[in-house]
Amino acid sequence: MEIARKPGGDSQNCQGVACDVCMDLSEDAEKKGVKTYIQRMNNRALDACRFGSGGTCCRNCSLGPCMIIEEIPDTIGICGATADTVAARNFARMVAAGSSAHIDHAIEIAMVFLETAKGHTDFTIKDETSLHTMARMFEIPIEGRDKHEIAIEVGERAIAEFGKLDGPIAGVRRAPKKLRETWERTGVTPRGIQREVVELMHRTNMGNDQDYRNLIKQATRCALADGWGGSLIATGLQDIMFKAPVPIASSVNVGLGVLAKDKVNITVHGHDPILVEALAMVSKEPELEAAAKKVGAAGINMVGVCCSGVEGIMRHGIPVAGTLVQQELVITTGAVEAMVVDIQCIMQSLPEVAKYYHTEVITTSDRAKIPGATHMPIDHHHTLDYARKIVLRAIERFPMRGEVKLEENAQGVVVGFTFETVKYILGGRFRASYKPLNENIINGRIRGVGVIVGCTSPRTKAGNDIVTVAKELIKNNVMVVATGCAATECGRAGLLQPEAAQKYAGDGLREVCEAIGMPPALHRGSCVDNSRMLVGCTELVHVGGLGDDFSALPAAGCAPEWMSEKALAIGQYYVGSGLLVVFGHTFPTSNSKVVTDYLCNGIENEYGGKWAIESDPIKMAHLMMEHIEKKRDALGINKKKERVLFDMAMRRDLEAPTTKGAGCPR
Ligand code: NFS
Ligand code: SF4
Repeated sequence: MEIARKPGGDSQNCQGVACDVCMDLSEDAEKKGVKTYIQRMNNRALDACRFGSGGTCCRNCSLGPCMIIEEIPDTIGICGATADTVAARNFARMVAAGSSAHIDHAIEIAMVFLETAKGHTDFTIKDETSLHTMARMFEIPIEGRDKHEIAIEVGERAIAEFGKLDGPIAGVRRAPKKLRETWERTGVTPRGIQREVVELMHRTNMGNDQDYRNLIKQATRCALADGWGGSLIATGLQDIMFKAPVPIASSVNVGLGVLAKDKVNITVHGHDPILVEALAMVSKEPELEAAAKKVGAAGINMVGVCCSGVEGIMRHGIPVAGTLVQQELVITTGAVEAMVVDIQCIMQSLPEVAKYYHTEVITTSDRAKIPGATHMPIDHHHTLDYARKIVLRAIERFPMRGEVKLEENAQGVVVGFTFETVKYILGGRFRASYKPLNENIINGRIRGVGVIVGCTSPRTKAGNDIVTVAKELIKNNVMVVATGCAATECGRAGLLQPEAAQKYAGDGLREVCEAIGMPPALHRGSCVDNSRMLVGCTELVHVGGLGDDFSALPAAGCAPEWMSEKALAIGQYYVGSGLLVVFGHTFPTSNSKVVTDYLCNGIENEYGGKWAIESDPIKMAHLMMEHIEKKRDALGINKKKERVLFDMAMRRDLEAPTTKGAGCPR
C-alpha cells in the first residue's frame, strides 16, 4: 500500500494518504534517512492479516493459533471454537483492554486526587462546583463542610469504586432512569469498575464463555464500567484539581504559531493531565524563563500532542501540534527540544526519529518505558520538582538545534465546550440550561447532535474522513461535538471557530451558532472526556421534549478513523447506553457474519443502541443523519406541534428518588 499525496482518501480501496503538511515534513525527513509511519506503511512486507483484522484468529491457548473461516466447517478451532465465539472473544478482549486503559488512568488520577485533598501534592482543590458534582454523585453531604473534608471523602469513595465487587457503581446515578432500568433488565449494570474487566478477561479464556451473546453482554458491562465509572471519575476529579475547562482560544497544526522558532519547545504527549498541568505550571516560572534566555532562547513554549494536547489546550490554551499520526512529524520540524510522554498512543519509533535531531524523548510513567528514551519517572508528591528537571533538560538541548522547518500554518480554534460550558453559553449564568438547545432541536433549526470521536489513521488521508463527516453533518444542520484526536482534526480544518458557522453550516445551525457565538463543531475534550458526552445526553433527556432515554435522542456517534482499543470501548459504552455508533474502514468482528449482524442489529433490542460500519465518510454522515431523522420522526418533532418542556416536577418524576436531581447533579 503506497502512501502518496492525493486529494482525499479513497476509502473504497483503503489507500492511505497523509495531508500536505505531513507529506512536506515527511519527504524532507526521508532525505535525512528518517522513517515515520508513512515509510513504514509503504514498506510493510505483508498486508494486514485478514484473519486478524476480521477477528477470527485465536491464540488464546497453545493448541493454536487457530485461524477460522466461517464458511468452512473444518476450520474451527482445535477446541471446537467457532468463528462467532472467536470473533466475540477477540472483540470483548479489545473492549477490556480499551476500558482498562481509561480505568488505569482514572486510578492514577484518583490516587493523586486523594493525596491532593490531604494537602500532600503540588495541586489544589481548584473547582468547588465540580467537587460538589462529584460529591452529589457519591451522595456525600456538602452543606457547611470544608472543601478538603468533602474532597477527602470524594477521593476515598472514588478509589473504592474501582475495587467494589457489588454494584451498582455510583456513576450510573447520572444516567436517565429508563436507561438504568434497561441495564437492570438486561443484567449489565456494572458492579465494580475493575471487576468487569477481570471477569471479561476470565470469560474469554480458553474453554470458558462460548456464547457470543453472553460474551458481548459482559463486554457491554465492562464498557459501561469504563464510561460511567472510570472515565466519569477521571474527568470529574481532573476538573476538581485542574478546573473544568471553559472556552479558550488557541491554535493547532504542525508549524509556526504552535511551535516557536526562537523558544525552547517542549511537546507533551500522552494522556495524563497531571504531567500537562505540572509542565504548564513550571514553564512560566521566572527562574526557568531566565535559564532559557541564558542559552539564547526567547522563552519556553509548551505544545501538546494527542490527548495530552487536548488536555493542555482546553485548560491552558497550550497549542496542539497534532494527533496520533503527527507525533513523529512534530520532531522532524527540528524545533522540538524535548518530547515528554506519559501513557498511551505513543509510538515506539519516537526515539529512533529523534536520533536525527536534537530532540530528547523523555518517558515519565513506569507504565510506559521506551528503549532509547530517557526515563524520568515522576513522584506525585513532588510533581513540580520533577517537572522543573524535565524543563531544564529541554533547555539544555536548545543550543544543539540544527535546521528548523516550520511553515506558517497555525489554525485558530476555540475549545473547551464542556457540558457545563454549553449550558452556560445557552442560558447565561442564572438560567444555565440545555433548554435552548432542546428547543432548537425540537424546532428543527438543529436536526440533532453528531458525536465524532477517536483517532486519526493512515488507512485514509489521515484526518480527511473525520473532517468530511464533520462538514457534511454541519452542512445539514447537525451540531458536531468532538473529542480526542477527532477534535484536533476538526480544529486543523478550521471547524472549531465561530466563523466556521458562516462558511460551513446549514441555515438553521448557522442561525443558532451566530446568535450565541459558538462554533458549529464543539471541542469537548480528550477521549476520557467522552464521559462528558454521557452527561450531556442525560441533560438533553432531562430538559425534556426529546424522549426519556438516550435511545430516543436525535443523536449518533462515529469514529471514522479509529485505531485504538480505547475507541472500541467508548463505542461499546455508547451502544450500551442506547446510541448508534458508526466505525469506518475496519471492524474487528467482520469475519463473523453472525456476531457482526448481532452488533449492528440484534443488540439494539437489548440496549437501544447499535453499531454500523461505513468507510465512505459522506455515506457515514448520511447514515447518522438518517438515524437522527428516524428518531425525530419517532419523537413526533418533524411534525409541527406544541411541545412541552419539562418543569421541575416533571423532571423530578424522571429521576430516581435517591438521586435528588443527580441524574445530572449540577
Ligand atoms: Ni483516543 Fe487519545 Fe488519539 Fe485515538 Fe489515541 S490520543 S485516547 S486513542 S489516537 S483519539
Ligand atoms: Fe484454538 Fe481454541 Fe486454543 Fe483458540 S482457544 S487457540 S480456538 S484451541
